[in-house]
Amino acid sequence: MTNSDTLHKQDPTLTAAWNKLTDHFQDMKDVSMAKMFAEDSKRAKDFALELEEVLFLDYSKNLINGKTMALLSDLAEELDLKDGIDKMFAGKLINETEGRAVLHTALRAPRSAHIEVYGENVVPKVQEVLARMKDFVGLFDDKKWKGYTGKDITDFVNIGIGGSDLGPVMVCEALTPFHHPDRKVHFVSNVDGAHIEQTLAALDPETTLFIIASKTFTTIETMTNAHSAREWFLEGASQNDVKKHFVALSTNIDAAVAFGIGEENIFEFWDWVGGRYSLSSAIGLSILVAIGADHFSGLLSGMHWMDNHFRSAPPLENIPVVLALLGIWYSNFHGCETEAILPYDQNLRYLPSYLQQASMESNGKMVTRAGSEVSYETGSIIWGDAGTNSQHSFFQLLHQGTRLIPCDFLLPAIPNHSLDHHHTLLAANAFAQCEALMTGKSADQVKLELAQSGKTDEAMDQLLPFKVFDGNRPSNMILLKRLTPFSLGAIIAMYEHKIFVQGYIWNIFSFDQFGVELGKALAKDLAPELTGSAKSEMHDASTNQLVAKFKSLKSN
Ligand code: G6Q
Repeated sequence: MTNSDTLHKQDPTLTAAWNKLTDHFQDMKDVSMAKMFAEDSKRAKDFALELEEVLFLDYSKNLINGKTMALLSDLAEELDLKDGIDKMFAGKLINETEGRAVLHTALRAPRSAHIEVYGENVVPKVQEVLARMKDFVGLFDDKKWKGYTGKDITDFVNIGIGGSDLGPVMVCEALTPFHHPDRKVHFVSNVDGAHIEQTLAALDPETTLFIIASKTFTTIETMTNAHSAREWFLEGASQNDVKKHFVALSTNIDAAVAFGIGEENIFEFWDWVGGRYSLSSAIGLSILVAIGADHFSGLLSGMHWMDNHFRSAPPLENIPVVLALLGIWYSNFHGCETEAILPYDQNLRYLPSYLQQASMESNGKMVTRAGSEVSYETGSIIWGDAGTNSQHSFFQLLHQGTRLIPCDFLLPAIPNHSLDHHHTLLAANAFAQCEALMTGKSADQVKLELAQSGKTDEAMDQLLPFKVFDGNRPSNMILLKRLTPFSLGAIIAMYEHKIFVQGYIWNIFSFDQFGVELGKALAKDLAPELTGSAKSEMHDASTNQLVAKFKSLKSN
């Protein structure tokens, strides 16, 4: 591997652009967005991007001006972001710590594409697995796949966790209106026995098929749930019937075969697909089952469409790049610690948790690509929930708390339901919240309102500080024409690429996750101690005490 195959290892804080941004921040830290709007009639237009009536981004309600965006774009150019993007799409081994390429984009590339990893064009094998997945689902469309007693399969249970769960869960929920009417998809992820027990309680083994989704086929939670599912199934069926009720999505074919799954029922993917970037691989089988082949193709097309945009658009016309640069502006210059994701669409309610993993597992790193500790903040804390429910829970802190929290609002213009008056209210709330975050409420406005409500001067003075909203709080509005498989695919790829750009600029490796290993290893040691078969006292005093207390509570 030569240096030209890897990502540059440049400290962003040593660039001229970063220094200029540091100075520029002094001019910008107290600016008023409302004033900037009043002074510039073109502001809303200048800070908006539209992609073919599918997706419209309004980022004008941010603490930025033209110079901010120009300097942020200079930062991307000085660090040669284009080179990083090209290397990712070209299949270079940019996941250096694991010696792997990062090629989720190849999973949705057209049949005609040619993308090499280790000297081999991977597109034909991607297409082959995709065709097998579609054929598999076709068997249910045509009612040709029967359970061990000859009945049709009606329920599919995806057993997986993390990247083998969160993406499919989010997409299946988001695309509920597109679901096949005869198929119900369930998800079991947690090793907490309640998850599988409660899921299976409502199911019939004769009509249930399990999809064991695990890249490694060794993850303890997934394997424990898979074994419990098989035991439940074998209460009435025989070992030979397992093949009709269990399929696997994995890179570890041998382990899936050893579990009893027929080789023809294993859908493969590859080490260059990261878990949290795998929903467009075989890991998306549960999605395909839920929405059918045509809609699954729509999802992949939307992702590919966004991949092309990301690959070709100049920085300030490039939606993922703009979102990433805004995040860096808030994180590294304004000192913001978190970002809120606020979908105004009930079916998108799992988007925040999906993005939480995608972003925090990717960019929660404190070591640079050169192996030294970073001297600046990296990955933001991602959180959020669907509107309007969230307005009645945490929005208070967004409006009047002490912290500055940049927000992404997402809203489809056309709903996937027939209650248009509900949708009008939903949209009005989304726009109103963005507006309120920016404009706030001045002391004069509050005084006027209090006077009109007949308050005395004394009561007004007392209430005034509590009722003033400073405003000037930033947000992006991502407006979709409609939430469809295609536009959802575009949104997912948009955020995937935002995460890539941020990790690239922060000079960290976004595609490994060593931080999750330690706890996993400790849990392996601890499990036998909890059942009494191994001696505790091996840990710190607090852990030893908790193990002892847990055992005594359980035995009493
Ligand atoms: C994602 C992570 C992680 C992974 C799960 C499940 O990027 O690597 O969330 O997806 O730990 O792993 P398996 O698919 O191997 O079971």
